[in-house]
Amino acid sequence: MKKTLTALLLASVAFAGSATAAERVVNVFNWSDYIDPKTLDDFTRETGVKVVYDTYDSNEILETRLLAGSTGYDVVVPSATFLAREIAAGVLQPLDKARLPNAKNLWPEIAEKLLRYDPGAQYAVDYMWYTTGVAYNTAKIRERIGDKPITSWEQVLKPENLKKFADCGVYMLDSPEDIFSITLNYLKLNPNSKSPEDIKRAEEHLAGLRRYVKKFHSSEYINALANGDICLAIGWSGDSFQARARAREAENGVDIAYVIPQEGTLITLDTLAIPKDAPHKEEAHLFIDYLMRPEVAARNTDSTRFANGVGASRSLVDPSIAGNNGIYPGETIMKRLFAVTAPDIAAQRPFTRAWTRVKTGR
Ligand code: N2P
Repeated sequence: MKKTLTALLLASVAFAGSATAAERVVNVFNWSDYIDPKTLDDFTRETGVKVVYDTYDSNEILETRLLAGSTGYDVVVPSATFLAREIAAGVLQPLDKARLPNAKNLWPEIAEKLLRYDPGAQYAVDYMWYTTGVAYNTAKIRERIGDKPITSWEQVLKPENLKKFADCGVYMLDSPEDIFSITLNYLKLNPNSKSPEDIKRAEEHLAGLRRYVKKFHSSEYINALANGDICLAIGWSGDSFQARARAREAENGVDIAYVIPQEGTLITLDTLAIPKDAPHKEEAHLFIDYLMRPEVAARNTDSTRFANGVGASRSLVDPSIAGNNGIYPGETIMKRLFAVTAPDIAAQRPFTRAWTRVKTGR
């Protein structure tokens, strides 16, 4: 009897021990190449909260998981484009502002842009923001079009122009909200249009480009550009500059440029949010608050080359990044940027089908 009791006691101590350890966890689902890895270790060292970290590279992947429920994730990073419909679907929970004292560091202009998607700023705060533009291998592009640098979508989105780069490898984001909106804008249609006729025109235009695109992918282009495997990508600003940095680090002679074309382009805000059924709410708030510390945000920007949403961090960012117009565009460029909103979830299907046809021809 005594023996059993001791065993029971020991077992319950062991159980309590592991339960306590399990409580101090935050499950984070973030975009790939979107944080300085040191941030996670530093957070754990300071708070005792272990970070279980998982990555994705498309809003569609994240949203499918959120809609299915019970993701187990505590912090997710949806683009604002998708935020309104995810809030409407009830898959996110309001943030507890009292637990986010560092929200005072947020950048007012960026926070204001977010209100369009999250009225009242209840569900999300900005993590990073960026443009969709053209990343290219300067030498390989020069070989094909001479010294004239790429400045316009015309040089990339016109079939006979894109054709010139097909032999050295072209990637495009596998992101319909990006590629449709820039194509609509190029066709002088409303980039946020949901009209079936406009989408059809964009789809037809893209069908004429498909044969010159080696791959539609939203994360592999960083290394593909850096290694010299491809010469051009329609991609995101920070990723493009990461490609440039990786090539420089490898000293492989590859030089990558990133341009925001003169016709303007898409600006997107990525946000930090907490799923409705997050198992570790308190730790989720701790983690989000940590990311809003100016020095932490600055380091994440230095590492990822994406502009962050913490205005108070800007003076701490590496001056070559804070002063880079491709990362922190000045006012003139800002005026040419447009933002879009994904359709309601119920109206999504024709867009998904159109995108599948763009990619596969079927
Ligand atoms: C990070 C990509 C983040 C921008 N690699 C797209 N949301």
